[in-house]
Amino acid sequence: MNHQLSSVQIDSYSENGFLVIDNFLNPTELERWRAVTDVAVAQRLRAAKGQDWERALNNQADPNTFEAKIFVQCIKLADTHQGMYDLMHDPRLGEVAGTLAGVDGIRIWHDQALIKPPFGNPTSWHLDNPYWSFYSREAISLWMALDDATLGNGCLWYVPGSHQSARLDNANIGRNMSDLFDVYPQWRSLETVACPCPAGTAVFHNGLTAHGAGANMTPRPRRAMTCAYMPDGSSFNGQSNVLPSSYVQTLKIGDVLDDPRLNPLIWSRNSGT
Ligand SMILES: O=C(O)CCC(=O)C(=O)O
Ligand SMILES: [Fe+2]
Repeated sequence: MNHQLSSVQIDSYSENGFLVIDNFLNPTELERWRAVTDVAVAQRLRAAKGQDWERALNNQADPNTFEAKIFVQCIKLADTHQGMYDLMHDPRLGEVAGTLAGVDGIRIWHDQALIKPPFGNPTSWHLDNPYWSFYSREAISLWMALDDATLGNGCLWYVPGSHQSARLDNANIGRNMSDLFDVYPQWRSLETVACPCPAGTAVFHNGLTAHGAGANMTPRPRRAMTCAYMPDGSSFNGQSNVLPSSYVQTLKIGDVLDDPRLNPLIWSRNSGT
């Protein structure tokens, strides 16, 4: 794993709000990530049958909607697959995320497989952090390409620097690519950047960086395994998102989210773990 960062990479992330790291996984690691993700997703989709909440999470309730054809979305696979748990708890991932974000500790918010199906719809422009149960200008996500991501199959696109002026206002990942630019008209004049990348590339982005992905015009799926990270010390903002309702009932706005099972600390600057 190519997890050593240069100061040029750290500065680039801080300025642009995203960073592409080539050859992040070596070929053996990439094979492992692919195999684990494929099995964990297959198990989840079978398990989802008959469970309404999970079907909703996976957008499978009505597989014919526009939204269902943006991507197959499987959240928190580390909860149901040991191999995924092991991949996601790798402190080196936390170290990269924490170093780029410039924070002292990194907790997992949630992992998520995002598989854009053959001929899948585009992912419209959006921000990530406003969806979550904590607000942080330092939240960061990893998007690991498990297939070559191309302009033709739905690679990521960013508005560089948008994390610096983003507020918590957001647009839904829906039909209109441009809704986010109605919320942030000042971004309409900025140049966007596409991030086509070979499989095994890691793309990190700030939770407030505007991003989206194109349609998948190919007959093959575009697989990505992602993980959203929460800076240690972040607090509850009143939104449930992926937190279990039994836990939400115990929380007040402002409580620190530090449950080691739900939001494990995978790296801290002082201990190095
Ligand atoms: O994979 C995609 O199409 C979108 C990815 C995304 O929005 C994310 O990782 O936050
Ligand atoms: Fe996103």
